[in-house]
Amino acid sequence: MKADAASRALFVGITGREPDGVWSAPGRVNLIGEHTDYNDGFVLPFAIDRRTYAAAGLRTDGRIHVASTFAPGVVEVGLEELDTLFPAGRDAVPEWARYQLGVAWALRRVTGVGVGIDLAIASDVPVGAGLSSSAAIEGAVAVALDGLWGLGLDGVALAQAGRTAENEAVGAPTGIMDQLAAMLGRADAATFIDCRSLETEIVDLGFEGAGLALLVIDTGVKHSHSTGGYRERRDACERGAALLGVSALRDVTVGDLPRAAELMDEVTFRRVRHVVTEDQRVLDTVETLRTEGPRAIGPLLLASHASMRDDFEISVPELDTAVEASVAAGALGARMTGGGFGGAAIALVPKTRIETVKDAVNAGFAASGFPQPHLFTVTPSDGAWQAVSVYCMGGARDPAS
Ligand code: GAF
Repeated sequence: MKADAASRALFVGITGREPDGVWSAPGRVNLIGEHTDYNDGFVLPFAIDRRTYAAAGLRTDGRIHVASTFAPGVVEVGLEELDTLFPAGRDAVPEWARYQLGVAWALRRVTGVGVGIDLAIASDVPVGAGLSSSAAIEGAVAVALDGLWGLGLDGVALAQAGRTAENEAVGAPTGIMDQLAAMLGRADAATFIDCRSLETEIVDLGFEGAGLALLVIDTGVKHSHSTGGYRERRDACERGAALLGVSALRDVTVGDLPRAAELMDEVTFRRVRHVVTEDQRVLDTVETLRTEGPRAIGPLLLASHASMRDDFEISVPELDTAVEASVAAGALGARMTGGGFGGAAIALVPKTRIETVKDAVNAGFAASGFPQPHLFTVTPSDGAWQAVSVYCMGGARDPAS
């Protein structure tokens, strides 16, 4: 069953009635700009054609009931209890429910509005693949609550509520890239985001016209940003910024790196160098897309991967194999995408070479003794929008209208 129908069926199963509507938000691929968002820097993600759906309907008793196809059961709380659960009491909430309840808590905190609601989630965004399945849940719930609570918030405000949920209800110290990408993406384009001002610009990708496809290589290596490496990298960036006397690494340029090398230990310096050079690569990628088109960005993707592998040290052997094998077989560029320590790599591939590249990646994994990766192409797609008609009012409606 497709995820939109699955969310609706789950809703009917737990409530015995039709939802007031079904809302959705996509996963994302980050084309370039990794670990720059929480350094106030630049990112260039795009929303993908894999989405999470939230079937939702109002209740009259001031309670919120959430369910998900990810786990059995329904979690039920009173809206006023949310403030006791988040952030301090989140351990009392099953992890899968923290995303949904966390967004309700964040929106209620900001707007003061809150009405009882039933929410049922289903998704076709692969979990743990570095494609931001969590921001897709947060985005779908945010647009559902915005609609049913009549909040009238814009995409940036809804993304900020998603990030609050991720940081404080789930406990992952992430930046805002994934939530903004899920909210503001456009078909055939990437969203260029200045993570300090939160200004965004749509940048045409033109993959189709250039005869290119974007291949995702999901290594199957699971990661979590709530623990360990992600937080350590964030701490190193903050340490580096403090030693350089700036509020965030966004304020450091490539020309400042020799001075940085003198001020800090070697590991902290390499973390700083990744972020500073990655910010520049994002700017260069935007410029290259505009002036030369997508076929010319391959070297920037490869340089980004090398920087994450060598300086930021967030790659794993499976991701390196994915990048090396795909480029050797004809990809124009490739890199790991997302927070790292597992998840997926992306490869920009001429359509005529897709099967050759897939075969080469599979062969590379087999030769290294890794389990076979999951390979699929994605299309740059629209961000969160009301996906399916309001069922109880009957009839299909153009989702984009
Ligand atoms: C994860 C985080 F959620 C993002 O905020 C970002 O930091 C990314 O890792 C790394 O670029 O997806």
